[in-house]
Amino acid sequence: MMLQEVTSVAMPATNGRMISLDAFHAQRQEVLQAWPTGAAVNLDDAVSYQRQIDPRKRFSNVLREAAARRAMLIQPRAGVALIEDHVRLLKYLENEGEADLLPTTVDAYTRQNRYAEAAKGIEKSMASGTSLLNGFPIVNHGVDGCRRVTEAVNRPVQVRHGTPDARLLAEISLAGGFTSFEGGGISYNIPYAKSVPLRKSLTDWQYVDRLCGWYGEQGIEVNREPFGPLTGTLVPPCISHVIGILEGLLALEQGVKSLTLGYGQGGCVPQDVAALLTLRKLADESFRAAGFADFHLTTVFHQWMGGFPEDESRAFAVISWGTMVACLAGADKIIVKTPHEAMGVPSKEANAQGLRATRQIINMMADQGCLNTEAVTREQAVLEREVRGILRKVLELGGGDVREGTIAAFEAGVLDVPFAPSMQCRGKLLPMRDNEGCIRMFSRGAVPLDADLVTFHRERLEERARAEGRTVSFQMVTDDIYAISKGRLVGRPR
Ligand code: 8ZB
Repeated sequence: MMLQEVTSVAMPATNGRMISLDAFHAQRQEVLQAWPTGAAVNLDDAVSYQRQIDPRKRFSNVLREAAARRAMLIQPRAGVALIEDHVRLLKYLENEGEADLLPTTVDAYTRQNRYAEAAKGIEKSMASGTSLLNGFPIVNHGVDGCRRVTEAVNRPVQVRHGTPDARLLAEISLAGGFTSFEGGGISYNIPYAKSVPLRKSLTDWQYVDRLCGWYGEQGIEVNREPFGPLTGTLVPPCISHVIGILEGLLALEQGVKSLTLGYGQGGCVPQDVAALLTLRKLADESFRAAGFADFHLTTVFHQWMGGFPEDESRAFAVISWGTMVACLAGADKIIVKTPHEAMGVPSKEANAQGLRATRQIINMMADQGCLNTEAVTREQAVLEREVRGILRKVLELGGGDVREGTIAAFEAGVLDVPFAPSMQCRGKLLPMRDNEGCIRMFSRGAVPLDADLVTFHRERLEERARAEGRTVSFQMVTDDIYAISKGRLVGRPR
């Protein structure tokens, strides 16, 4: 296949779309009324509070400092129902897991704005002595409850969730001393919700970004991290990259300066290394082409987001494998899995074990540099063309407006996320692995790809089919989805 040189995307400047201060403040009054704890959010007080936070506990500072040393930071996921228990959990991960960055994973009720049910979960957890929520209910615990958490630890803390409408959650989180906020209007809708309109989630996330941007104007830098892995299941890197870049542009438009773009491990080593390198390069290029120059961009690699083996030894192998790839790609941060992944929410011990396994690999990989092979170069060239082509089409559909382009692109199937529950998504894109384990598109639906790229994907899949003595079919997709939990990357017939 010929890989043509493609020059960078010519993109119209997208500045000037920042929500006005009047519109922002008018909306705030509504947002804060959604639950009683909203009344305690006072922006002046919140800014003074954020200002006195130790700079070493500010997410963006720690990222910047680590990027300068070319170190990779490790971060777990963790969250339980009650404040004291959550503090104990985070301190354990800081001390026994040596986490560089801490999370507060929010429970599923809060993610769906079901605060009354979260309140019942808190009560029942107090009565039973064990967490009956799958995360920390930030909105219910309110500003003071969050400050007790963020003050108790010595590391920066990020809110990690999965919330299509995160406006109140963001207000309470930032007033509560968190310094980074995960998510975006696409990545926290399409994989998480069935029927939330994209226009609604995108607009609500513009508010979140405006809030972060507003803090920035007061001298308080808030790190933002779009959720890269999406459904975590055979997502072609071009799809997650375009979505991450679009969410990055939307954040920049609202004044965000510290951005971390994510990628979920796909499983094929050269494809994963190429993907992370390409993500950094094309995000930087796209942001500059859109007229933004003042931002700090970092990348995060997610250890395997698909099904895990139940056996803990095998799970450690998956964790270590992902860490090695992240090192070979020079990620700034890695999100760590645990040996309990196949079972559900991990114990604090299992969580710290995942962190220590990860740390051991990082230390052994130190100073070895990035993987630079022919296969990596080939995958980079393919992926760059795919991302630029899709991104160009999305922006074209929106006449340069990122939000409108995104909405139109999902309607037209130009953007499509495999295995997503959302009705906003066509679900016509069918991915599967090629003979070397790379994620390819069997059917691209309406995702725009040049004809030679379509042929490339098809030929790679035909090669696998020949090797397995079967035809390319949906059975391969099913086989691939369960392969890792059964001990293989490619779902071959046994
Ligand atoms: C999309 C993210 C899924 C991952 C983990 C899952 C899975 C979810 C918690 C958690 C520790 C929690 N996860 N909630 N890990 N504590 N409360 O997020 O296991 O790996």
